[in-house]
Amino acid sequence: MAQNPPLRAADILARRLYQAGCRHAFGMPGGEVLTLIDALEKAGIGFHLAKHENAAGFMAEGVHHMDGAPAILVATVGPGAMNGVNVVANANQDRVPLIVLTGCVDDAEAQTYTHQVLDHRAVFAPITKAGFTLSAGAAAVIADKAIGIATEGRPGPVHIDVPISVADAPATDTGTRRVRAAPTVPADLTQARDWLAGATRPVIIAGLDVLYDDSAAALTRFAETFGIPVITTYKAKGVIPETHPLSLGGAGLSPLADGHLLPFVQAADLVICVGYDPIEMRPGWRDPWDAGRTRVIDIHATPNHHYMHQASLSVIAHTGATLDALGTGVTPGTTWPDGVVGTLKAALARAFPQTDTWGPAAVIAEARATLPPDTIATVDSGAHRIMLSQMWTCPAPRHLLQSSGLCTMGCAVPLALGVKHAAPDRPVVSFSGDAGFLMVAGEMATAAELGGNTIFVVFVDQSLALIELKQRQRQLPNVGVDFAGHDYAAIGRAFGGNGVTVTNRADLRAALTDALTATTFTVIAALIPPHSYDGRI
Ligand SMILES: Cc1ncc(C[n+]2csc(CCOP(=O)(O)OP(=O)(O)O)c2C)c(N)n1
Repeated sequence: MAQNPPLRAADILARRLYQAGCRHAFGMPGGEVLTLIDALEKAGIGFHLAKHENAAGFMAEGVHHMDGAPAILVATVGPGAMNGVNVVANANQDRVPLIVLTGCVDDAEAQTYTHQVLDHRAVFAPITKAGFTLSAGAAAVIADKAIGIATEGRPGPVHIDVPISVADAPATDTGTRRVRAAPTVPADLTQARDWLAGATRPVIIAGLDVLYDDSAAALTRFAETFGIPVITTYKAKGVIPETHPLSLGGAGLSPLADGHLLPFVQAADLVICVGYDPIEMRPGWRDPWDAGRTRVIDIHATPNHHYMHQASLSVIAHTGATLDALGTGVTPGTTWPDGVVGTLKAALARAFPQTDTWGPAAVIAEARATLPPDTIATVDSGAHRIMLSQMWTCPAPRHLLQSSGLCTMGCAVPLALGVKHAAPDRPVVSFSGDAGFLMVAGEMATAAELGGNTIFVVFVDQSLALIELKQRQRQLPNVGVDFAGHDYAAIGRAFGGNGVTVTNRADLRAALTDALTATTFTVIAALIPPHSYDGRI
């Protein structure tokens, strides 16, 4: 009778990741991770080759937003691992459960061999929640710890360095499995209920814990019951449908939007922060209310060590379960008299008009109107992102993905590729500035190889618009912010996709409509004038 080959430590790790729901890993191999990749594939986790480890990490994140499982990045020793630093820092600041698997030389060998050898664990330590070096005797425990730490509390990256000989070492699955704790609700909410009952100008600020707690429905129910308007961070856009009369949209980066939203928050008598992580917010959101007058209830996943604000009452618990419990037995009163919320919503809409003939706002408005409501959009860093995050309405959570903690360029294209790979039937569009697109243009090769009709919109203004604007505002000379015009549509065609250049709304609409039914990806280069964002974000 044929014997099954003995399990390797890499197999145990891969099997545990499979059991955690992982089906896809992205990266670039080197000799040091070949066993690992083999183990992942044998366990049922497909390995996908990206053209840069940083992009690979964002592709993995894109998959995670669709299937909920931890994301997996695989990088080889030295340069491979170092190429992943940005996306790992992003996962840390953007709270993404990313398992970072790097290959390394064996400890004994590293004592007398130096080529490409550096201390991966030390590099990743400040930008991960935890780090491990795989050992054959504890492979299952290390895998389980990594998955638990990455996904529980506020999610984040966990690094596992895998020495070459350990990956191949015979190992047994020790079978440990921990039980996830049930959602917690604080025993005594008397004080919070009193404040809720007495509030006439309450406001909710919702953040990303709501996504991970799956509390969007509970939040919307609570807001409707008590007539409480909801501001979200960019990451939490859609936790209440953004067309809802109580939704005030996303906040965080736009001084123009803040000019409307912050005075409203300052006028509130009760602020309920629901899963709100201020890492996404600009300085205006540091102590935005009068701490002596405004009552603030924080319901969140982790204790407040950020000191962006302090709450009157801090509750570390499940957001949805706590909102359900908070509302129990409280009689809803009248809130925000005189139609203040509707007036604010209208003012925000006027600040970001949809009716421009052409320019970035017209591109965003036309794309939103043309693409189906269930489209998943991704957006890069830059001036275009600030405008788009204010204008792009999300009907549900995780419909606009971006880097809003680290705010890194080069994320939108690979995020979209990951989303499309995990959800091939969903319309997927990425928006990038021309500089951000150039950082990852090589991933058009991956777009062709993975297949699918992802749409890549590029705002072409030959400038780092956000930085150029700041440079001008400081009356500094124009240095290092403008660059040449390039044929971005041709880049799409060069890699086997479609490529279209547009300069008006009608052509953009036609290009988007064609792209939705195309058999390959499409790059749409939208040429916009310089200085398009002046006074607009
Ligand atoms: C990796 C990285 N490098 C630099 C920055 C700083 N930065 C923020 S926005 C921006 C300009 C982006 O230009 P572009 O992609 O053309 O978008 P635009 O601002 O023109 O919309 C830069 C350089 C960053 N956020 N990330």
